[in-house]
Parts: sequence; C-alpha cells; structure tokens
Amino acid sequence: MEQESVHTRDIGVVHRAKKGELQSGDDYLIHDLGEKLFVAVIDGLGHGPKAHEAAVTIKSVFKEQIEKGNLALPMLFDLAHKRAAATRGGVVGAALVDYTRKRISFLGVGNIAMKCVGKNGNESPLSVDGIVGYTMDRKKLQDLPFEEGQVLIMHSDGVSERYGTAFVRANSSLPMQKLVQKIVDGFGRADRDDVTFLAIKL
Ligand SMILES: [Mn+2]
Repeated sequence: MEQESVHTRDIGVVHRAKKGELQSGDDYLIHDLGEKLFVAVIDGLGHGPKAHEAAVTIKSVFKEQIEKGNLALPMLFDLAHKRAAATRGGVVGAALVDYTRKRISFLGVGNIAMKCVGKNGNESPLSVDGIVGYTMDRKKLQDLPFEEGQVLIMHSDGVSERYGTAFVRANSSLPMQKLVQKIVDGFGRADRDDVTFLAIKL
C-alpha cells in the first residue's frame, strides 16, 4: 500500500544562547516521521556549559529512542529522567503530532510554554512542576485535536509570554520563520536567558 509520506512543513526556529555565553543551555529537537512529527524544547537549569550538558543529554535520549521507533512520551521522559540524573536536569516540553488522527499528544515537565493557536480558539496544554533529571514526581499526558492551519508554538522562558496568542493568530499567514523572528525580536530576553522558540504550521 502506498502512503504519502512527504510533507512540506512550515517550521520557524530561533535558538540563541544568552548574551555572553558560548553555549546555549536550551536545546530542541524536531524529528519528522512522515505521518508524525516529534517536537521538543528543553531548558537546562541555569545557563552556560552545565545547562548545555543537561539539555543535550535529554535531547540525545529522545533522539535515540525516536530513531528506534519508541514514540511514547511518558517513556521518553522516564528514560531522559534517568539519564539526566548525573546532570543539573532541565525543564522539557514535548509534542507528538499525528497528522493521520489530527491529534497532538503533549507532555510537559516544568515551564516550557506550549500552545496550539487557531482561528476558533487556543489550546494550552498544562505542564506539571518538576525538573527532568532531578525531580519528576508525575507526568500528565494530554491528547488534543487540531485543525489544519493552526500554529503549534513551543518555547523556553527566554521569551516572555506577553506576545499573546492574539498576535500569533493575527500573523499566522506569515511564513513561520518570520513569525518567530517577530516574536523573539519583541519579546526575547537573550540579555538574561537562552532563547528557543519554535512555531509549526499544522
Ligand atoms: Mn530559561
């Protein structure tokens, strides 16, 4: 049976280290699996090389597991939690977009902002408190429907949430890279923190 597996995805990314740091303590992963898309933003505790180490450790667990076909978010977080125990740990938001079922699974531990913005309203899945690699008492998997044309936003606290979802909606016809740059230019805090901002047109 033939399946269409080639998508042209409109994805915008800005990822930059805090001013004065050579390495970012944030990291992210976008892994396109054809009918599914895995997206994660990781903010290692603090900034600089130790934060970088934590973020990269978590990302590498995700990457390794996804390449093996392991896509269950709670399991990915459990493995990352174990592996990152030797590091400072970090806050993590992850989403698995299923284009066939038109649903997104979200899992967030700590303050990574995740939103799905559409013309008929927004979904903001909630993260639970915790730090992957340090303290992760519980996980809350959320599964939400989406519509084509909505914008999936995921970012670290290096960008203030004051840009607002109305701004995203009003600018959702822009190429995602333009949208992300506009938001980061207006609301990024690279003078104080690492910045990672992703936008995906669903
Ligand atoms: Mn941060």
